[in-house]
Amino acid sequence: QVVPCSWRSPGPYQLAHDRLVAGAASGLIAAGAALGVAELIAAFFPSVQSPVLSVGNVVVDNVPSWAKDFAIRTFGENDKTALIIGTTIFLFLFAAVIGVITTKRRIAAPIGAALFGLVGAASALTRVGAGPLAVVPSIVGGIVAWLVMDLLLWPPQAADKVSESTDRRRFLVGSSLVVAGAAAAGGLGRVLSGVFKVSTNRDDIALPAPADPAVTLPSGVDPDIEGLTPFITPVDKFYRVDTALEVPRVNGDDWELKVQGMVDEERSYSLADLLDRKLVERTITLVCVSNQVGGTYASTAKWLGVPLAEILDEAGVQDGADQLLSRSVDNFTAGTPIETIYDGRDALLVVGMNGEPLPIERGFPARLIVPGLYGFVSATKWLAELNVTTFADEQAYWRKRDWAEQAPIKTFSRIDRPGGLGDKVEAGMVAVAGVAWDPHVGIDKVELKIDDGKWVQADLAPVPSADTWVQWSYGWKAVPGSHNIVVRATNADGETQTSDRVMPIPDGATGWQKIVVNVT
Ligand SMILES: Nc1nc2c(c(=O)[nH]1)N[C@H]1C(S)=C(S)[C@@H](COP(=O)(O)O)O[C@H]1N2
Ligand SMILES: [Mo]
Repeated sequence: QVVPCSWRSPGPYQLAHDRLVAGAASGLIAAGAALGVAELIAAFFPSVQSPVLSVGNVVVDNVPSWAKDFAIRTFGENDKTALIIGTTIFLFLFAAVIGVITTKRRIAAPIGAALFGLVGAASALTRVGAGPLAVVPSIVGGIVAWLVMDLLLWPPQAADKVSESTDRRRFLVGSSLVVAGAAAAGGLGRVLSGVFKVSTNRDDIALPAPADPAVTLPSGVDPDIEGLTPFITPVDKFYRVDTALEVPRVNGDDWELKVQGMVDEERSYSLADLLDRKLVERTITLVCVSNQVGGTYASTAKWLGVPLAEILDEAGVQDGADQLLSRSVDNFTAGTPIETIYDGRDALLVVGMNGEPLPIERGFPARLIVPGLYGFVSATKWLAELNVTTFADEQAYWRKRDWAEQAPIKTFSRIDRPGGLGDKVEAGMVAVAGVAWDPHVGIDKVELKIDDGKWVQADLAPVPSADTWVQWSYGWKAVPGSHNIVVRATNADGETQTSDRVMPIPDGATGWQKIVVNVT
């Protein structure tokens, strides 16, 4: 008789429904097994990535042009998890389809598995420093996927040969074993990768005191206003934007920074070389070009490092060079105008942040910070090379993806409080407050326009230098009702932030932020 939902009864996949369930389930199980095994193998080789990670990385580096604006924003902060989950779901769907086809055509399993293996292997090979071993996790994963599907689905036995229950038991036992094995392999892989992957020696590093310390913050910085952004951003609150799906873990003992290209003499520096030098500390605000109007992709820290001009001078920059193309260990590049390294601003080769060795997510052991330039043209983390070259000869990572070549930070102001519609504001004196920036130029004035009123000037807290943002505040006598507040800043050159709304791509968003506040 035919029992709905039963496994192959009375003949092989008597019901189309049986075939779908059995095929899809086997495909999913096979994909899980492949990933678990690949993860386990990848754990043994420091430079080898699991297939999902390497495919995800290829996606990051190759998103189509129309998605670029989305991409720089998206790959910015937390959405790496989304990308990895997306890649995994895609893989599982693909495996389910292959499983269903395999119930009819045995050959589908090896073909599908080979495709999986090839895409994974090809992706792994494109990663920096990938040796031939990089293909091993994907290929073994592919073979495992094929064997699991074949084992679970072939031969499709007919009910007159094997009883329904035996057949079903075979499937359930087989698939449970595979699932358990895959989970164990994957879990073990995760644990082992912590053991085998390069460990950083960040914890052993003792930062020297700066020979030239940062200016003490003037009193009046950080006025006592709830909800106002703190002047110095703690490391764990500092915005994070990079293309790295897996944070590069560099060991400072083996690390070497190469200075090369259009120089009189190539140089190389170890971390110890840098820590032995006279270090300067500066408070500088870093901003991401993908920051939107009202956005929070800007933060301020105390950076400890070596003036970049000193390093370039030791190699000797040749005539005609106009670009410093810095490259990270994971092949991100930024193109910084050499002019901005020599015009007297504090362009730094950074080894410390807020009094600690550079945190791993911030580019341990060394990164660049150049006041006044967006991060994508200046702030390379996990630095590996400084290439002296020209803009005509070489294009940096985001330049190749339609972003600008020259990208000074634009004048910008943001309202931190009130927080807009969701915020409960009671009538009376209300502190309106926020931050404004034009790093390296400085902010002279922040103004607010409330409803149809005239522009009124906000109070500015003091700043240690023109390289940081400024905290502003305004005492507003709020009356009940719905109100609009618009903010704009004027920089130290007397230029007022433009009201023209443009998107971040190619060289930074502009426009005034406007919030709506409901006062009760
Ligand atoms: N290696 C590497 N460095 C990088 C990036 C990257 O993707 N990879 N992104 C840059 C960008 S776009 C910005 S805005 C800053 C952000 O630095 P943070 O994450 O410390 O805030 O890092 C820059 N340095
Ligand atoms: Mo950025």
